[in-house]
Amino acid sequence: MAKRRLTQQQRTRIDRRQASRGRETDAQDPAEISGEGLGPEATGLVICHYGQQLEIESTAIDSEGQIFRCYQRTNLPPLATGDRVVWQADSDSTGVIVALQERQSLMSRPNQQANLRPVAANVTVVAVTIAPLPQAFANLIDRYLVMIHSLGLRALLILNKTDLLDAERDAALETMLKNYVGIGYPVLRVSSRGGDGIDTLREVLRPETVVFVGQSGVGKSSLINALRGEQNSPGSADVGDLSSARDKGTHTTTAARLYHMPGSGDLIDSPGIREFGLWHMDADTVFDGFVEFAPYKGMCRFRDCKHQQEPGCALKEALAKGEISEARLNSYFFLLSTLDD
Ligand SMILES: Nc1nc2c(ncn2[C@@H]2O[C@H](COP(=O)(O)OP(=O)(O)O)[C@@H](O)[C@H]2O)c(=O)[nH]1
Ligand SMILES: [Mg+2]
Ligand SMILES: [Zn+2]
Repeated sequence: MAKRRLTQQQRTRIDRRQASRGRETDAQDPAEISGEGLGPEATGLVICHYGQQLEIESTAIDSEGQIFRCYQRTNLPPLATGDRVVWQADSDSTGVIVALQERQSLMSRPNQQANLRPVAANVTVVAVTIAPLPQAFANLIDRYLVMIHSLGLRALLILNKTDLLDAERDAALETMLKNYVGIGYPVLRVSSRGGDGIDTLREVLRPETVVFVGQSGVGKSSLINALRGEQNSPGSADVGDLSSARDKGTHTTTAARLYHMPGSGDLIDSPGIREFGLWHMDADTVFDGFVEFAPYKGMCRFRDCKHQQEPGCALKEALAKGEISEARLNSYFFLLSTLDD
């Protein structure tokens, strides 16, 4: 733990040093900058990452809101959508990122080589999006909730496509949502098609930087468009057809992209984030991610209790008393079984 904190401190210090180095160079020797053909240093926001290039939105006073295609200096770590950076223009529309500013949070996901790649930075809320169709799986929701808790972020459950709700077919879904409300997770019901609940959701998300996660086809991109009041415009998020090939798992992963809501609030759409695994976590972190289990932590008779058939198991007793749900306990066992040893 102490080791991890030190690493974080070191990283912060390095980030600061990189940020201030850009500033010093600019302030002390403008000739050197113009010698390289670069403009003055400016701040910016990473909107999207395309292979080698990043799309940066300037947050500097004299070019605020303008988009620049930038390369990043090779001494910088991999950057993510939502990162705040220092950059310098080298033409009207391109530039170079010279520093990464301190991150408030970072979501990563494993790539093909099982290395963690940063996906979204400075997120405050993760919107776990579900729908009546495609069917919601508690296991997937719980996996997101564990990840969100481990990152110290806030979770919001969004049930989209309320226009498709069918009392009979969706009884299990309603029970599941009640369970999450009981644990303390906020649940909002919306329809990006009909518009129900969209105004409320927009106000809830106003002060936040939100990343939308959830199965392909639940309507994340549609929601982002509805929240921004954008439909089928060049700047709107791509909405897929449920029956198209990309929803059968054959689609190519598209990069995470940040959208502004008019006024305030930033929304990040990321088709890739649904593939999050927890394999890199330890069992303790997974336990902590089941927030309603907290009162029973360390309360079993045996210190190495696996919560199976052991006598004096606090979790099993909580289950018998109805204090925790069987679905969540099973989900916990399932997630444990997916971890690397
Ligand atoms: N009936 C209904 N369909 C929706 C709603 N929101 C999105 N859809 C449809 O669901 C499909 C998938 O939407 P999309 O936004 O691409 O989902 P994503 O993969 O999560 O980004 C599209 O055909 C949308 O038109 C909704 O509120 N109601
Ligand atoms: Mg989408
Ligand atoms: Zn136990």
